[in-house]
Amino acid sequence: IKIEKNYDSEMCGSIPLHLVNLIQPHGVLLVLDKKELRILQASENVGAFLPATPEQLLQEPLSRFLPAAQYEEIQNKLEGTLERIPLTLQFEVDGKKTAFSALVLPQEEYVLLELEERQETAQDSFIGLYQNIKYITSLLKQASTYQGIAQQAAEGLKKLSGFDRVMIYQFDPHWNGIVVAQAKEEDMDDYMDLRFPASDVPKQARELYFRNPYRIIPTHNYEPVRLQPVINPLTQRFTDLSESNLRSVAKVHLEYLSNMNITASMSLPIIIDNKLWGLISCHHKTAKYPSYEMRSAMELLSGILSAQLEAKQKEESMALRVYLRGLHVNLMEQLFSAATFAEGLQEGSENLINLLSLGGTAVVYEGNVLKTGITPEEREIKELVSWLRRNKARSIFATDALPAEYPHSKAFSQVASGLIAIPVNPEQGEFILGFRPEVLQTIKWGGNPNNAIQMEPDGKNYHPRNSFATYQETVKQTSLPWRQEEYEAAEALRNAVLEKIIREKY
Ligand code: BLA
Repeated sequence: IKIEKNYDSEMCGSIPLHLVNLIQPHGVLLVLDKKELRILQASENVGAFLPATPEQLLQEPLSRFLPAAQYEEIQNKLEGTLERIPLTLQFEVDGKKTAFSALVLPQEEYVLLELEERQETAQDSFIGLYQNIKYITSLLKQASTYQGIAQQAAEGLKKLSGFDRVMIYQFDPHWNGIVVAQAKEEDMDDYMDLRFPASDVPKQARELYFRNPYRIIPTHNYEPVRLQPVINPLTQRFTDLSESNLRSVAKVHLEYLSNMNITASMSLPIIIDNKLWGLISCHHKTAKYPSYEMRSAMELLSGILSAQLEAKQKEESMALRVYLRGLHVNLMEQLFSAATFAEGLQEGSENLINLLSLGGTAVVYEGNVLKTGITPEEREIKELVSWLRRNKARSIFATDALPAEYPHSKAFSQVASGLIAIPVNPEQGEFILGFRPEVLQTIKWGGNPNNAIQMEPDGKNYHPRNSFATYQETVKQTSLPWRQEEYEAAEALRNAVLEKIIREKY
């Protein structure tokens, strides 16, 4: 997929999200030293939560404001850990008591303490949440397909959290994302099946999901709050807010939310095999601020969803391997009883075309080109082989967009937009080739991806696109993709063929 401008790694991907020195106003951030938990920095909005100014808190030890037991609990839990620690804290300032949901985020050199007002509603009681999680988990387990799991998760999470729209968003190999499941209120726009360009969730934003279980933006319409003092007195640098939930949001993304006509957004990662597979994205028309308990329940469900998707992926992959293995075994019988390996692969009821779901094959060996099925012309195959020899010879090479890599193949892209090349004796130009025909693909984008970023005439300021209306792109000169399991089957086949050739010769 060619997007004219790829801003993922260039512009959007280089916005420093963690050194903004600003937070969202729905909580207080304190930066503490590690030894005595002395307050080094405080967000300027403390007065909205506690009867104190930042100046009155600075340099004070945290112990002054907490019951001794709670202070000790933090001290104990902090020892040797860099894990996030959730607590309920009872602050007392000037005789006034305030209860907070607190999150202790130990960093290398200092500790971040996030305070949010406790807002436990009846629905968010432990038992209520527990029953919901259990119920949704059982639905995920019953779903028989990938798609079914994702859809159950979207619906369950919408019901549980009350967000107006919940989507399961899956990344493609280029980090564009596709909405694969959606549950929404009727008056919300329909994003099902739409694809969004990689720069919408740029690289550094994606990486933060490995450190944070979610990103919550209760409203895009807020006044950011500064830390005071601006510079961390311990490090003489800005405090790294990567792990802070309260961290203020990049302006371009706030505008993005507004252009999508939503006020609140929350997203959670779906991580499979240590890779970011996708996101759960939740939207709300109006401001929305789920309780800490609710967010924790959603966090748990995102982990359960990841595990269920991973299990289904493994199950499907295993079934495909078993199927391919069966074909391989039959093909081996044929291969080793045929006079030559070329005949063994191409003739008979089991053949290479079945094994690798091809349109046609060509075996290029000892100066001959032996074709079956639908293939390019012999001359074209010979030119392709000399290109392979120069560029890709050593190991198995597979592409679902040959014309993009080898422009000469545009002439025969209808029969060979996809190529798998299995080297037999690559120095001599001997290959087994498999061709897959062109499959025209219609991609529906959420807004024109070429307009993903709107640059102002000054060349400095920019904005996200302001329309997410479906934009259709027809992708030509690509084939169905090659699966990892097929690649492995080709590898097994290559070993068998090399063995057969040795037997033929000696
Ligand atoms: C962040 N972009 C995000 C986030 C999401 C998306 C989920 C994480 C924050 C959040 O939960 O809201 C994108 N949300 C989507 C998409 C869907 C959705 C695709 O629901 C589809 C259904 N964004 C741009 C451009 C830039 C950009 C042009 O459109 C860069 C120039 C950047 N997006 C951007 C940045 C962040 C972001 C910098 C991180 C914001 C932050 O955490 O401060």
